Amino acid sequence: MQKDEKISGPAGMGILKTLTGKILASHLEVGKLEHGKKIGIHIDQTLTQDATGTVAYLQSEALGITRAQTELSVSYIDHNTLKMDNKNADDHVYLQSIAAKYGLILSKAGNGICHQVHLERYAKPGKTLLGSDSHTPTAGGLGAIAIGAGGLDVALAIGGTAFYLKTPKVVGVKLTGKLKPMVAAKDIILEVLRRIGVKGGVGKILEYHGPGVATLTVPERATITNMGAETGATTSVFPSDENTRDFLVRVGREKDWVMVQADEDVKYDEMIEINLSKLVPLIAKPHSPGNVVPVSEIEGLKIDQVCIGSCTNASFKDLMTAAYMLKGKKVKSEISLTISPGSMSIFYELAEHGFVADLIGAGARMLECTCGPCIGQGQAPKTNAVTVRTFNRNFPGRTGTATAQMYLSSVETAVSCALTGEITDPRRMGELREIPMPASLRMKTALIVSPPDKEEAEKIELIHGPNIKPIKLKGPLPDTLDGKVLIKLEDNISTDIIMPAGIYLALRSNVPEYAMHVFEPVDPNFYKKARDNNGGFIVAGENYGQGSSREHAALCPSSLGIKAVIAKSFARIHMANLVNFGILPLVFKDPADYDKIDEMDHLELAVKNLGKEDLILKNLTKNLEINLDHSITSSDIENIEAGGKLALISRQNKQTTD
Ligand code: MIC
Ligand code: SF4
Repeated sequence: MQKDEKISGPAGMGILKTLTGKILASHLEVGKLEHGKKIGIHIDQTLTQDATGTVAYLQSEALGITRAQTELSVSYIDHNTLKMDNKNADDHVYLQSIAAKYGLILSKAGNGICHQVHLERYAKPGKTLLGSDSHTPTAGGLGAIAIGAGGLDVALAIGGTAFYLKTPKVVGVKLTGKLKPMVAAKDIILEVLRRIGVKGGVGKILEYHGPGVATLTVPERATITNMGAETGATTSVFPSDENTRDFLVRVGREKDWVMVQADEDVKYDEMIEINLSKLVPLIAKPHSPGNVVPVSEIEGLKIDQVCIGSCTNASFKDLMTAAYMLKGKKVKSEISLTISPGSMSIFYELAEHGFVADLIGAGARMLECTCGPCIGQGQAPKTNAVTVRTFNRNFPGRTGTATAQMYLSSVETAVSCALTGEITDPRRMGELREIPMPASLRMKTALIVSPPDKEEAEKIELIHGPNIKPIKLKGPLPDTLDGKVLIKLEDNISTDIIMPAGIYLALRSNVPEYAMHVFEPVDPNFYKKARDNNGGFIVAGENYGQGSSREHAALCPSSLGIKAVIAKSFARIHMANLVNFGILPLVFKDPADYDKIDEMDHLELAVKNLGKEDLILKNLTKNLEINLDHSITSSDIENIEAGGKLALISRQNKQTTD
């Protein structure tokens, strides 16, 4: 696409006037852009990170993919960087060998958090990006349609297959006014979450527009699209405008700029309007990103720890804000303050401009440019600690300390809390003067490895360390599912509950071992129950599987023989992952029937004519029947009947070579 060329679809049809519709239309390979209908879109770029990447690439090996077919694919190492034994180091070596063989760019440990680095170096307005991480929508901050997915779907996209999704509704989020001092972009997304909650975005794309957009820089927009993931939205997107061009100039990529905008007479499926001038500092209380209140409401609560960083709030502006606020001051002696820069280039500029001195001079501990504390890799706080973090998720146990109380805030609020030792409205700290941005953010390349040419790549041997176990294929779906209810859960169960990260993150390449910890935070006996009963059913409330894209939350239960999850509703990525690993995602026709099932009830469900006959669940223990439904498509049914997508494609591939 040429610079200055506007992306436009055939005019006149609702969705095609949205910028979302324009980008989807220009990438459409299968289907029609009608709300709820399944479409297949071409993927220009992919990203993986190490914690989901090893399994994604093990699956691509099983699928026989040998070379990336995309415009650009990057493998990031940013989650599992603590090396307490050989496991993570072996994963990194495997990922490096895969990158070289497949023709992927490798971003080594320490280079930065995948979403921040991708925003700086590779994301382009008007392009599609698929990432094996739920915060991939970060790149929507510069006008890309960037979607998080399970590793298998990303592996397929690397191999050139379209990505399938149901055409989402497009919600227009109109921004007017301008943020007041000490109110930040983070407060905008916290306001969105306050209004629509953690499942308000399911089946939707949040498209930002209105005069307030021009008051926000790309990194600020990226904070908003990043944490839009917490609403359950498919993605969030901002137009590409002069601010986008300005950002791309600063990172040395002006050539990548194109204007991407909605038509002026666009009409959205739904509307949200936020007057930025009226926003106040907000904070999400434990244990949900949707539990948002004004900071002023909980002022004075004593805190123990502050962590600044993550893919939501570790931009140059974020950390300069911290430096400006901390310069010449001292963090309260009882508080631990850590700072993880989003990328090595940001860290470099902070150091060059003397800001690191301001940060460490005030008592901050500088950490690596990785996810770190955000995914429980270090900085687990003390028992019952109150921790204020600039991150995006505060699900129970995510800090690594089961009893910790995690609050999510802007950098401005977090620094204020670090200075006072209690929850503090940042507006009390005086006005922050305008923060000048450096003319350029120099892109340092020391930790980036480019792949060799194709001929060299063919000679490369993949290196599988002893902890890297191949993915086992599941057998076809039987005619009748029969088993016990192994666990009954409430609403909003996150993947952090299903498959805890923290100390177990190093087991990501070893499904049999990792599977021993399924549901451990809520039922340490789950693994034993699953083994003793030869698998069974999971019953849950609304929004089951919210949060991460980690396909282990489907893969590990599938390896334990879980046959179906019966819930009131599902989160998008997790539902796709269940289908991919041959677990039936079913919903109650009448949500009140949730009360008719108890743990260890014996259930039976005929699934021979899936999609053709009504689904009637027999509760043999209670001697009653329950009507179920599903919202899976005919190709999903084909996947499930085969024992999952990987099983289906692998068998199809085998048949063609036989
Ligand atoms: C997260 O923030 O929960 C993660 C860790 O980045 C996950 C991916 C994973 O579990 O590896 C995500 O957001 O998808
Ligand atoms: Fe990493 Fe946290 Fe962002 Fe997930 S949310 S990608 S763990 S920084």
